[in-house]
Amino acid sequence: MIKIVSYKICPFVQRVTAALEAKNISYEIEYISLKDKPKWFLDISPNGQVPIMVTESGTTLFESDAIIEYIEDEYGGLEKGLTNEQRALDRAWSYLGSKNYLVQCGTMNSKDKETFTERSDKLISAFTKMEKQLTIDSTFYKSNTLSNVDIAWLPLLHRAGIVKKHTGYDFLCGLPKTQAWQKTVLATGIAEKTVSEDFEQLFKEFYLTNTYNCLFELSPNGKAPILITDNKDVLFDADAIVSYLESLYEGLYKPNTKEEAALIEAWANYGSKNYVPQCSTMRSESEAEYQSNLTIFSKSLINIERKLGEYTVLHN
Ligand SMILES: N[C@@H](CCC(=O)N[C@@H](CS)C(=O)NCC(=O)O)C(=O)O
Repeated sequence: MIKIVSYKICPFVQRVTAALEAKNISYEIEYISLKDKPKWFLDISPNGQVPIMVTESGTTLFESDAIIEYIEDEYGGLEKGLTNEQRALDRAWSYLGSKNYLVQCGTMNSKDKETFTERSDKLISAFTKMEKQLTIDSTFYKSNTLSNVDIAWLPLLHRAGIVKKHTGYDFLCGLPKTQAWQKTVLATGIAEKTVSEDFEQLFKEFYLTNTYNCLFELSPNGKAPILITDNKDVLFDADAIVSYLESLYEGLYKPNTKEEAALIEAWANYGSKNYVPQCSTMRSESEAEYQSNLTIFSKSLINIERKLGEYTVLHN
């Protein structure tokens, strides 16, 4: 079986595992620490870098571009019947993606605003070039079939999604075709299969902790969520943001009396007050802590269940 040597948050490895996953090729994976590279790894990796692929016949390959070409040569391309020109173009657009892996890593690792802006401008300029390249008629890069270009950009799109989820900052802001493309690429489920189970946690710790975070720059209380209005006003505090959204959009249930309005607000606030107890329950480090957090949190569930009129005695 193919063996991949990996570092858990390396985008170059992710491109290779994405190519294997997209073609349903089995492989085993061994993770190493780059701070303390094992001797066996240094013995087989000419550049001292991951990814390394050991092929089924035992040959050790390195450099992700070469590995990607090998997968295509050995197992066939994702698309059939491409002309040589198209293949060359696809390689060039793939290269534009992989050339930006380290730019994205560097952006997320920036320690101050100046560095962040300089690096993110570079990354956003690559996404902007891609925006011009994409058409609304195709779901993936150039058609409704996954291609090498989708695979090469998958690490960038996946990581941009995680950054957005945890900080609210969107590298793809103002690029609707790229945002739609990100959605379809991620909806294939390939991204999750290409990384370890603890990837998101490690990624967060490595990139989104102790680094410059434009969210904190914008948010007066240093917390998510913030909402930037069309007039560029920065709103913060979830309750205030929700009130603002309610004032903008029709369609929510309108209370008939002031009392009903007060009750609805009280039950909504009761829900949001329990976000932290729910988080604490899930983060409990011992059985005793879990039971005590659960007692607090489950009270709120019992109360809302009662309110919904569906309360049944679960425990006799
Ligand atoms: N050009 C290489 C770049 C791979 C690369 O930069 N890998 C990083 C991890 S993401 C690495 O192994 N760094 C360790 C080092 O350079 O010592 C490729 O495409 O395979």
